[in-house]
Amino acid sequence: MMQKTTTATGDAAAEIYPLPPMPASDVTPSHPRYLSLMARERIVQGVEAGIASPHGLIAHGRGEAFDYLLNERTHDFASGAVDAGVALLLAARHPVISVNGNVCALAAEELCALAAATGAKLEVNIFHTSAARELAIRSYLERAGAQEVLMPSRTHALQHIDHNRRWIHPEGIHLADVVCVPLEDGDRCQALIRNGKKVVTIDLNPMSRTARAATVTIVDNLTRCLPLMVARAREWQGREESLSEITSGWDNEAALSAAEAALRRMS
Ligand code: PTJ
Repeated sequence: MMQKTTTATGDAAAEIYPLPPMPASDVTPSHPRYLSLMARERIVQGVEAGIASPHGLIAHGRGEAFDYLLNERTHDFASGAVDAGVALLLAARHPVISVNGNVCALAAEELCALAAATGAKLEVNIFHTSAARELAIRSYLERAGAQEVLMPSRTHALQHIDHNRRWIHPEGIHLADVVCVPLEDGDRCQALIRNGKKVVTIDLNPMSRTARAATVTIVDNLTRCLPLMVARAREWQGREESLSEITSGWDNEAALSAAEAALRRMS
């Protein structure tokens, strides 16, 4: 059983368990499926820590199945999407990265690094309603290095959607022209697009409604493509003007077709 700590926010509801840097599993790095098993461990610990929803375990399993079929590697269609997504974020006037429970449990440090490298704001936005979990996610992001974490407001709602994910921050998703929404549900992705925003998503299922609705879909495991996005963003910082060719030439449908073909080939 992990020890409880009180977070910097001092909020009782934000009391969370410390996540150790390395999951407390006895799986050794020599195990052929080490990385996949470590990611699974992080999600389990995220649920125990009140960051990820129990439903997140099921969503993660679905992702694992697609990743297995894709041979657990970053394909060319994903590398191209990483470039297009980073170019969109860097060229944005007001970029925001939306964070849910699974994403926070799997990759909090990389999310903070991507926000810093692209100038994007981090905003908590979850599907399964829980004020305590929203606070736990904020606390964990802060401890992972976030300068600022925006929370859903009760004053500003995204149009064309009616569940918890409609609540947005007035200086975050409400103002955003580009929103990065990893592991998203289809309804909100479609709503963001209908609200005039460009969406960069990360989703291992190229056939999901989110994958099909987004402006740029990175069909890759979050844990593999986030470090690539951070590296690209650092490399391209200050070169925003020259990035428009990458974004205007991006064909999301072609990338999704390539991903689906790779799945069917199982390679
Ligand atoms: O914290 P909450 O309440 O916002 O809940 C978050 C989850 C992820 C549980 C919620 O958004 C959800 O139910 O998502 P879905 O609709 O199951 O969609 C998740 C999508 O992400 C599916 O298409 C999965 O294949 C995909 N996915 C799961 N794990 C990964 C992934 N894609 C990339 N990397 C992963 N590690």
